[in-house]
Amino acid sequence: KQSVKLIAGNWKMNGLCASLTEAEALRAELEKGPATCRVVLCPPATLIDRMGVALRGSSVEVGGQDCRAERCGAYTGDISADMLKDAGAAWVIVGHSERRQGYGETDAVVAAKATAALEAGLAPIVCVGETLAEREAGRAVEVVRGQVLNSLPLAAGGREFAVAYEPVWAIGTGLTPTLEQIEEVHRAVRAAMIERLGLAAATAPILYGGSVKPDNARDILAVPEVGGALVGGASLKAADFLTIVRAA
Ligand code: G2H
Repeated sequence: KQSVKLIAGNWKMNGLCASLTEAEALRAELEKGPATCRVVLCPPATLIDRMGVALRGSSVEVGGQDCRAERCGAYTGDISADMLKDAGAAWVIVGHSERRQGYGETDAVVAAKATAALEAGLAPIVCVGETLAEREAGRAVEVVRGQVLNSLPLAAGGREFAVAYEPVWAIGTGLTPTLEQIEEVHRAVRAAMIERLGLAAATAPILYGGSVKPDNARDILAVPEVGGALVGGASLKAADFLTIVRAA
C-alpha cells in the first residue's frame, strides 16, 4: 500500500524574484482546495528564502536542487546542505542527470551529497536514470539498479528520502517511457532500495521524472510503485503544476 504521493517541482535555472508570483498563485489555489499529496518546490538557491516567505501558511515545502558534500570550505560557487537548511529548505535534489552529466558526478559523489543532506536534516531526492543508448541496449533496469545501490547511502535507512527515476532521454524532450516501462523500472528501483536499506526502504516514495505534463500526469501517477513525480518545465507555471498536483 502506497502512502500519500509526493509532487516535487524542479525549477532548474529558471526564475527570478518576479517568478515568485507563481508560488503565490499556487498557494492561493491550494487555500481554496488543499492538496491531497505532499508538494515540494525547488527553485534556484537564491530564491529559497523568499519562496519560503511566498508560501508561508501553505503546506508546500521548499527544496534545493543540489548541494556539496562538504559542510563548508574553499569551494567557490558551491552551496552546502547546511546552507540550504538555513535558508529554509526541507528537501534537496541530488544526482540529477544534469549534474551527473554536466559535472561528472559519480554514484559515490551522489551518495556523499545525500549523506550530507541527511546530516543537515534535509530529505534527499536521489535521482537515477538510464541514457537512450543504455535503454536501446536493453540495459535500463541493470543501470538504474546499479545507480540505486551505489547512490543511496546507508544513512538513509529509516530516514525521510525519495528516489526519482528520470530516464535521461525523457528529460525536457516531451518523450516518456510507456507506462509498462515505468512500472518495470520502478519495481526494480524498489527492489534495489530494499536490497540496499532493508525493509526500512519499503515505503519511501519513488518519483517518476521526465516530461511529466498536465496531460500525462494522471496516467503516470496511477502506475504501481509510482509514488509521485519530479516535474521540471511544467512546474514553472502554477496552473500546470496545480493540474499535476490535483492528479496525484
Ligand atoms: C527532469 C524533469 C525534472 P522535465 O529533469 O527534474 O524535467 O519535466 O522538464 O523533463
